[in-house]
Amino acid sequence: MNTPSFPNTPKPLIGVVMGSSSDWDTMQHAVQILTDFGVAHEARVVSAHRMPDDLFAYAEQAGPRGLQAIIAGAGGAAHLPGMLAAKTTVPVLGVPVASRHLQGVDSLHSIVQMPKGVPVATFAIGNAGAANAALFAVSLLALHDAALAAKLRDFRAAQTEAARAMTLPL
Ligand code: RP5
Repeated sequence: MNTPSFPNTPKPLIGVVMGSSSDWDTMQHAVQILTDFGVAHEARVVSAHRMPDDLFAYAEQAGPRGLQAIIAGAGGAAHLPGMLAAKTTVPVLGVPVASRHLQGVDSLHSIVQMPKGVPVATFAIGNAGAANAALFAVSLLALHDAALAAKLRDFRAAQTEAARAMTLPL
């Protein structure tokens, strides 16, 4: 078969991959954060068990293509983040997607329980995990990007103000 290639158009810094289009409802929350922060990114389906050759090619090309991190979401027996991490030293941020039968506890355990030596930074199950994975990626990039760091501080400050403005129905 042909080796899949992943053209840089435009050059993404963060790759967002997921095991199925059915993961999009969750993973769109990562993409939304990256869009809000103006971080160049791409999003695509790379299924570990249905597209293993594509998974290997994506991981092998991630570094040479300039990706700074890969956010990988999957559900069930969620091999995608771990197998990507096995094939690249680009940091992999894993998002457990809620599964139908076990509500994502299976996904969480599959992603978080990496054996020693090949880490996957694992986030919460579902939408919060997807958003936080993207915020974590932003914070990594912000270490070397003062403008992005300022945006991240503004984001945190807005959250603080929103929490201070909260009222209770007393
Ligand atoms: C995993 O299986 C995907 O990440 C998805 O969460 C789950 C179900 O996939 P579909 O059957 O909806 O394609 O590979």
